[in-house]
Amino acid sequence: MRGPASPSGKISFLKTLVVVALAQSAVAAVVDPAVLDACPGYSATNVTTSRNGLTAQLVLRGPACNVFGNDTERLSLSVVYETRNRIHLKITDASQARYEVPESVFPRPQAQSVPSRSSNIQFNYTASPFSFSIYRTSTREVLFSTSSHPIIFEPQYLRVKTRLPANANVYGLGEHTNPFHLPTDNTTLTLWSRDAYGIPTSTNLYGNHPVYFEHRTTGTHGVLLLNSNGMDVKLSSGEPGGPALEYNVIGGVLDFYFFAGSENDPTQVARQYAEVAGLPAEVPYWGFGFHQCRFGYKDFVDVASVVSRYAAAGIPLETMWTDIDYMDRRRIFTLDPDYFPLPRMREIVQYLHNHDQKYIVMTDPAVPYLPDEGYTPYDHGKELDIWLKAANGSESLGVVWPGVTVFPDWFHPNIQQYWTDEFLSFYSPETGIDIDGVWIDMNEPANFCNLPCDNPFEQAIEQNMPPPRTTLPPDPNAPIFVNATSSSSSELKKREDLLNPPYAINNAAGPISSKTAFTDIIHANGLSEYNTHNLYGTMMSVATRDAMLARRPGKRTLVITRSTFAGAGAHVGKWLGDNLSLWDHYRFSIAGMLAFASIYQVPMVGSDICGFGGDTTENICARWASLGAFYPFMRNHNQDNAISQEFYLWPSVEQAAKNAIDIRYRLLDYIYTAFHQAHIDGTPILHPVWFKYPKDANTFAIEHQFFYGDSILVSPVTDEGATSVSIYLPRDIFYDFTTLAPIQGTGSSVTLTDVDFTKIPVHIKGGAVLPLRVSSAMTTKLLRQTDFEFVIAPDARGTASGSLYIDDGENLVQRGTTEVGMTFRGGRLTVSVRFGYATGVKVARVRFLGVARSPRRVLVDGRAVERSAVVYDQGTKVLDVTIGVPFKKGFSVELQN
Ligand SMILES: *[C@@H]1O[C@H](CO)[C@@H](O)[C@H](O)[C@H]1NC(C)=O
Ligand SMILES: *[C@@H]1O[C@H](CO)[C@@H](O)[C@H](O)[C@H]1NC(C)=O
Ligand SMILES: *[C@@H]1O[C@H](CO)[C@@H](O)[C@H](O)[C@H]1NC(C)=O
Ligand SMILES: *[C@@H]1O[C@H](CO)[C@@H](O)[C@H](O)[C@H]1NC(C)=O
Ligand SMILES: *[C@@H]1O[C@H](CO)[C@@H](O)[C@H](O)[C@H]1NC(C)=O
Ligand SMILES: *[C@@H]1O[C@H](CO)[C@@H](O)[C@H](O)[C@H]1NC(C)=O
Ligand SMILES: CC(=O)N[C@H]1CO[C@H](CO)[C@@H](O)[C@@H]1O
Repeated sequence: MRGPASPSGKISFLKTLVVVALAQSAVAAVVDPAVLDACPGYSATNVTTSRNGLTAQLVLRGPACNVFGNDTERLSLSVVYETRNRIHLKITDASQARYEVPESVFPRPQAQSVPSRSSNIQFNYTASPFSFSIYRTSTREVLFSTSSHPIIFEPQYLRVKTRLPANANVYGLGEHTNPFHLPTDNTTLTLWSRDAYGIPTSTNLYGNHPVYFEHRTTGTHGVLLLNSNGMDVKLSSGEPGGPALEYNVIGGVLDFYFFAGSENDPTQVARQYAEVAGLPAEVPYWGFGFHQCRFGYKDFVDVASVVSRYAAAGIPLETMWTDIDYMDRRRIFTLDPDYFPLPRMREIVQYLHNHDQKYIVMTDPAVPYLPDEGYTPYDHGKELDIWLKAANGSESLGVVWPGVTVFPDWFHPNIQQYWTDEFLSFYSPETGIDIDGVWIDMNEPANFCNLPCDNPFEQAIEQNMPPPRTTLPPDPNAPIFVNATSSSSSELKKREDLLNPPYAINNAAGPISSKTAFTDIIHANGLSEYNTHNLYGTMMSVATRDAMLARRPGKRTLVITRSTFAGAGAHVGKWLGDNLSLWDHYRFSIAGMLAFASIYQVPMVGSDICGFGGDTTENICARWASLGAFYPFMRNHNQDNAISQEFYLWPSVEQAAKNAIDIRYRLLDYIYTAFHQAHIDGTPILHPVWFKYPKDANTFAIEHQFFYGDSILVSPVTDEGATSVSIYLPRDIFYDFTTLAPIQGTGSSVTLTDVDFTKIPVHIKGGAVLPLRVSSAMTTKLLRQTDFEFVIAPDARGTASGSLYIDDGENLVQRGTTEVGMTFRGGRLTVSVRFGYATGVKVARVRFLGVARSPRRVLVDGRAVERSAVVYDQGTKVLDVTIGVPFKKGFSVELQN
């Protein structure tokens, strides 16, 4: 969902003046590094070392430099070896408490410690000027070192600068639109939640994940700075002291977690980060189905017709979505009585549920400010006193879609009651809209009111909020779901300090209160929006998940949010926001998705397929339908003023969608199993190529190929009109997903030609046993009734392994689950089953890939099978064995020559 339509020239002119005026009142963020490096730094005293860590006092070492405020005289340092792979280092003001990310929002791991000598990374320091380093125990290789630059600690400015190796491989520090492999010569990554229409490159976006992984051929490690204040993280190479990564933070404390990672398995660092950020929440099985959405479905007839037309086109549609169009004058928790009347909407939801399909609508945080109008969502919130307040105690007002609005205070003790009550009544299965999941948006929070926003009422009128409808309402009795024919077509007290800190982060919206809630707002628990702004979306996410759990106790829920903070994945999924129908955005979606799934531990992620803003084209939409089938969260969504882009509108797009969804659905249990593993231990469900080939430097900067799960290499075509693509195949055995024929990778680029617009290159990495459904289905419910086949794709040593996890797909707590392990070696496939959930389906056949010649005989559980059950194809080297074994217990299949 984007901001309002381009404002008139008059408004944008006014806005520019205001932004310039406010920006000038802050010191520019560009500071000569020499000035910062001339700061005195600190001396460590009273150092107390224990088996498990160290504490010390840090005392300002010389005359204060007072760059953005007075230097804090005395600091406390604590270092704890929390696990063998994690060091927690914290520097705080020794004389007074400062703001820290609340435990309620980011629960810290349970207090624990290990002897330092057992740790895989070590802390080391120099007393004066104080600096510290973290090095890898086994190799003594330094991973983080502040030795070339003094630490600066001021009330509203903290700086820590670490050396990087030349041409460092750094990933993370989002949300942003830079490449996945971050350019390190001169990049500023700003963390400050922002409604960022068109997701412009190199600007701050919706979410905040102050964590990075750094990879070297000698190992991979990670660093989290647990801080929710606005910050600029700068990567530079051309400065004295060499390449560096520099944190410039406008509040909070220096709360670092260093993760040892591993010398040869990059996924270890992801699991170690998950121990702090939390493990991803499981989502319902149906959440992996295909979702259709847009902004601009004009009425209930429109919504129903899209459902019918997908059915008519034979494209599996799992979930229909509706954007804010359904609301009465854009007011949340309402339905437009003429365009989306309750009885007709209930009919649509009922129809979907009868067809094993789902329904989701958008919920925004901003509630229209409507005192004395009998609008319950406002009155109820007022009664519970949960709105954000201005300094004088009045409700803080903004302008969002419905006009003038208030914003919920997610820190208020009554907030969960409010949100749950509203969900229970509006989304009531008995009397309201019986949604199956939730989409939450605008939760940075977004605000259209231009600073200084002293008259939101006037601005709401000038900006035409809410915009009037442009179509006539449909006949309230219009028939729907008639058979459609396929068309194939610390507290800082001063208001000024909270609004305009001396160090101005590089917020693309200008001053930090611009286009969002005022940063001088004090929440119900006394915390300022200045400190907690970056937590707003993530807190709304948790409240929304809890409200959904109240509606359907015990059921997993799908909540998709726009704004996130570190740890959000433990509660919700995320879409990448308002991109455009451009090839650049198609390509960059891979970087955005990889960052969330493989680094930030928010694996349920995807971008708007075919692009949100701007008109899509047949070619980009066809390619995007294919690529999007490999996003964990697959949704087509676009903007109200753009042309329609449902997959059935063009023949090539329809075919591309069918082909790709066919692969996605057949692989659904494979990715569901990977997701379950992520939920258990943080193993990523997507992998950049270097995660799998950490010693192959050619893979470190690959942006457009990735692994979907452990073993499926996806290599999309990346250019307009192209039917060829140059891909990198590491030195390893691969198998073409379509033909199943082996291809030997040689550690070089390969050009694939004749890649039809409806196809996407997909390869299986040797070493995998894939649990595939034998065929796709129109809904995930039907898919679950389809038999499996195991595809055995051996590595160079002739071995392979895989796993399959099956549960009921819906409940948070499972009565029983079925866990299957598959291993192949020496020509023998051994399948072990821990049976606990009855699937009702069988393993219909096993397919052995790369088989040099037909075996003399094939034994299942030691008994030779009939010749007719075995089919060998010399051309592709695929051997198929029909078996039809139920899942009750293990079995073996042996090839004998
Ligand atoms: C160091 O410890 C001593 C004794 O506990 C105390 O008097 C002194 O203030 C401490 N120094 C600092 C800088 O905290
Ligand atoms: C900052 O330091 C200056 C000079 O040392 C002093 O005059 C001023 O009061 C200090 N300001 C604050 C807010 O402590
Ligand atoms: C620890 O730091 C000290 C002082 O800078 C240095 O002399 C020493 O070599 C370092 N030790 C290791 C193992 O890096
Ligand atoms: C770094 O990038 C900024 C922003 O694009 C630019 O203004 C600056 O000149 C660049 N600095 C160097 C040393 O290239
Ligand atoms: C309270 O402050 C807001 C702006 O922060 C202002 O618009 C409003 O008029 C004030 N209300 C009162 C009662 O002073
Ligand atoms: C649509 O067609 C199917 C089979 O052709 C039929 O069973 C169904 O009742 C029809 N639905 C409507 C709403 O007419
Ligand atoms: C929603 C979406 O696809 N977002 C992507 C759009 O493009 C930018 C780059 O401009 C990516 O970084 C986003 O991930």
